[in-house]
Amino acid sequence: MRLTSFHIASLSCISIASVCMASTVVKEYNSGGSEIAAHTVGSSDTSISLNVNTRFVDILPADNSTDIPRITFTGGPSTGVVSIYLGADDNSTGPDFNNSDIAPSRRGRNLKGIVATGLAGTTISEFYGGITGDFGQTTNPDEYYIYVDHLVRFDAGGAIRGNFEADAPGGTSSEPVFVIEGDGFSDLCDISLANGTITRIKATNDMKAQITVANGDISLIDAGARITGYGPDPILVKKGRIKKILAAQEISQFTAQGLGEAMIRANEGTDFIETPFIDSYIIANDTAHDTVTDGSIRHIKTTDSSSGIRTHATIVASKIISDSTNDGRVTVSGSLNGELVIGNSGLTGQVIINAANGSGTWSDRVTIGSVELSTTSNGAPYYTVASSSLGGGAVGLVPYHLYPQDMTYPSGSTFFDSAFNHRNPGGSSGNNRTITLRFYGPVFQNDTDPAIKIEQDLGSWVDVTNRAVITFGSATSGNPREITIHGTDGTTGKIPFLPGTYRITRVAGELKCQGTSASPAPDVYEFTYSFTLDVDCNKNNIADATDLAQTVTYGNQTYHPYDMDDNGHIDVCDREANNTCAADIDGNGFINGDDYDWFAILFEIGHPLADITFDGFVNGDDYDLFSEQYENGCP
Ligand SMILES: [Ca+2]
Ligand SMILES: [Ca+2]
Ligand SMILES: [Ca+2]
Ligand SMILES: [Ca+2]
Repeated sequence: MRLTSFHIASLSCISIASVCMASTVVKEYNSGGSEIAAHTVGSSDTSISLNVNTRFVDILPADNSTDIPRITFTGGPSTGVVSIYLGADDNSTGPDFNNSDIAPSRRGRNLKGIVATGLAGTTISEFYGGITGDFGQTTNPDEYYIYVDHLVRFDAGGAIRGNFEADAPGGTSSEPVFVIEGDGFSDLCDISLANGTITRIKATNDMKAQITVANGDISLIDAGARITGYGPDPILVKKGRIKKILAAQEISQFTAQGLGEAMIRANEGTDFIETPFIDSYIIANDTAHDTVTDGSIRHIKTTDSSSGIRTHATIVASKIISDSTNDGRVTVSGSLNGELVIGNSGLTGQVIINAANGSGTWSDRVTIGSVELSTTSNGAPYYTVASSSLGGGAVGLVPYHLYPQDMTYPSGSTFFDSAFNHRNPGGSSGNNRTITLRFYGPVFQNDTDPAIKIEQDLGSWVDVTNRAVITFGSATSGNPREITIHGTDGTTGKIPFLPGTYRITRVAGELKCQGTSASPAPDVYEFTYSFTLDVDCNKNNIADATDLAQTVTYGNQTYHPYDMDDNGHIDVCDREANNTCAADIDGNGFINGDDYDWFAILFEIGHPLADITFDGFVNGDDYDLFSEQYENGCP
């Protein structure tokens, strides 16, 4: 069969002699794959009325110098599907159509068009194939089009300038496929899909096509060079998401026309964009076409170390969200010279500027709802708005600084030693205190060496880092921008922090910025965080001086309930120091008549310090415990 086709083509070539017009053979097959008709098509546009039994059509150009005219199909069966193939005749005894995402065997040079939207009755056309040359020319571009009901895949070795219109992807219902691949997509090319998802549009070079998806998503747009085009809507997803956009050189908009108009718009957001730099509009929450229920951006990464987001770029999203699957962040390799516009409280993820750790700067605005972060508003890059007002995320210029407004306890805070050492009853909740250092970007510990240094002021600064419990947050546990620090009650083998003045600083080479492309990762910017621990030896979260000053009256006498023996020490702390028991009220190590008298007074007035069973009540149980220890000594 193949030999025959080749033979016919060769004959027609020979017959015309000097002007070789190789022909294309169109074969019709029935549902059993048997050939039932064949047509030879020359260089003129042709209409073919299909047989009523035709289920498959092969369009077989003679060779790779054969140009294919526009072929319009009509007729055919009144219902069902007709599957149309264009390419090499790989199966010489039956149809070559394929309905999955595998590369077709390209054959023929340039294609003018395929039209199969007017078959008989309710019959649906589906199309799969490939050519070695161009689809569409620069002159009279609107004469070139592929109009089919379902498009599976079309590949061109050359440029794609013609238009595509399809109602739905091809493939199977469980695996729909809509793929177009070519060398470069001209701005003369319009691609329109009414329903369903575009699997992939892939250009070896530039991608300038206008792509419109009315009711579905785009899974991938992949350009070997630039994604660029004229406004207003080169890429428009009216009711869905764009899952991935890759451009090896740039995403930009021709400035001569359409500047200020959207370049890429998807009303339900964009998951993943990666390119050296962006100089165009990307709108992830396009309310112009449908209600936006998501509108988020999960990942944008620019890789050009000097550039990043350029002056004509505006990126608009409801949210920039944390999403470990997509590395949930916007990473600007160089400068932010364009604008990020995020919905109210929509910054839940991270924006990183100067990720290459070069000379990138934060020059334009990041707007989150009504909050503008810029050099002229709120003091960017070291802005003064807490992350809780932005959505929980942050914008960090590498190297990240400490983010003072984002910490529960600002530098200079005072805590009780009991609280910082987590000694208060009730464990880590209650009145215990943990210092949370937060930065404008995610941080990590370089290796097992301490990444921060904690020093106590003892005339000179003494390193007490090893007394602390230091925890780094991560994307999966806690906040990756944060380090938490607290002391212990001494039971873990660590020495508790003593009352005094402390400072926390960065250890050079150990505390690093995460999420950059620099190698090695840059250090976090130097900082000093100071804090003071006040003495609270009895762990009641009240300054001991206040405890000592408290008085109670019994009879005509005044007592200090926390210091019944008036030795200037809180009794319960003496008791701990002397390792004695509850009945030793003054904690001097002996149980004697003084203890009896003081317990009686505290018990009579119902003072909480008489609650030596620590059950929250002063009652007979306390009296019984005291009596037992008073008579028998400490257990
Ligand atoms: Ca106290
Ligand atoms: Ca005392
Ligand atoms: Ca005593
Ligand atoms: Ca009690």
